[in-house]
Amino acid sequence: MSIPIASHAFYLPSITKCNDEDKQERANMALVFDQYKDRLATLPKEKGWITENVYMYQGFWHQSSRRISVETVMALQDTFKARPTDIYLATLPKSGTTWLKALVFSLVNRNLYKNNRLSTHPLLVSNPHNCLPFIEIEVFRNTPTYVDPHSLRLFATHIPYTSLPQSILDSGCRLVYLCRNPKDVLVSMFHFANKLRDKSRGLMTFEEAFELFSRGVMPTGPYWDHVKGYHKVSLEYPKNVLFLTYEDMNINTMNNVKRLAKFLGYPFTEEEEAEGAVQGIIRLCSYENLSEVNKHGNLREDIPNGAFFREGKVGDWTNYLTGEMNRIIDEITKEKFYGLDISWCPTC
Ligand code: PAP
Repeated sequence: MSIPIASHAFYLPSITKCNDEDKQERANMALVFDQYKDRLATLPKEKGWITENVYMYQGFWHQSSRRISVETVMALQDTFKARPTDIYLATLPKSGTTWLKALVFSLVNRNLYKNNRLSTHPLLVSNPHNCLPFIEIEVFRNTPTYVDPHSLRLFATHIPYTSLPQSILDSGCRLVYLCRNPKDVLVSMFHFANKLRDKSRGLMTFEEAFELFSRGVMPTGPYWDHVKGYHKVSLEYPKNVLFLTYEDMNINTMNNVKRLAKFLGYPFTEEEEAEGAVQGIIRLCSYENLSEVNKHGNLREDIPNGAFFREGKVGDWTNYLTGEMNRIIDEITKEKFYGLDISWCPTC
């Protein structure tokens, strides 16, 4: 699938790829994995969710030999150059990345798709992951996603705050962090992993997923450390880092979308509000709309578009966690988040 980019290349990433570029990307991946294989061999490892193992690097667990992996983090730390005008979206996997990507992409580009041009909107034909790239994947591209040196660059990442490339930390750019309650992240990750796991490994049981999650073992986990890292910096630099929760986005969608637009430097005008522009973007990025658009096809050869859309609800964990599991997660969260103002909603 591709998105129409021809007439508005200023803001839209050049994400259409031909087979040759795909081949080149694969060759580049092999080079990066080879470059860091000696460092990988020294890292502590644990059982993985999707891949066979995850590796501990700078206090966090990462997959290896994948697009989003420990080798990519190392390569980015060695080479990535941020710009002060960049905007980064950071999340732990399964915290609402796809939704946030869709919202930010459509907020920033809304003037390109006004009125009757809405039918050409990329989000009506393509996965949000195609519209707003992960920096982790940028490492492998021969042609950077944003070719225009003056364009505003939108990137997402799962990298923990303390492992971000130094140039991002130094750049003074803006960053949005989306956090989701740990129990729904666990359930969402459990389903995602079972969809993507190598068939030869068999399916993971929920007990297995719970055991790994509660010990902090999941890609870019521990959950609590990932959240705490970004929460801390959002308090220190509120003008640069906006901390949102999936639950609050669900409950107060309108306010949060307006807040997000303002933070990004694209506030809604009174006229836009009167015309229903906020509601339009909320509808476009809704679970109902995006899951329908992404019913078929693959994001990449091994990942169906549909894998990013399951329930899209708050509190689905109540269908999975036993009373004891619930108690354990609450206890860990209470201890890890002691003294911090991080909360979801009474029933989350
Ligand atoms: P990623 O980090 O691998 O990109 P991410 O998008 O964070 O995944 O997580 C997917 C979750 O977001 C799914 O949650 P669930 O398993 O509990 O259902 C998915 O359904 C949900 N999701 C995807 N799109 C939306 C959306 N537009 N609105 C709300 N939730 C969404």
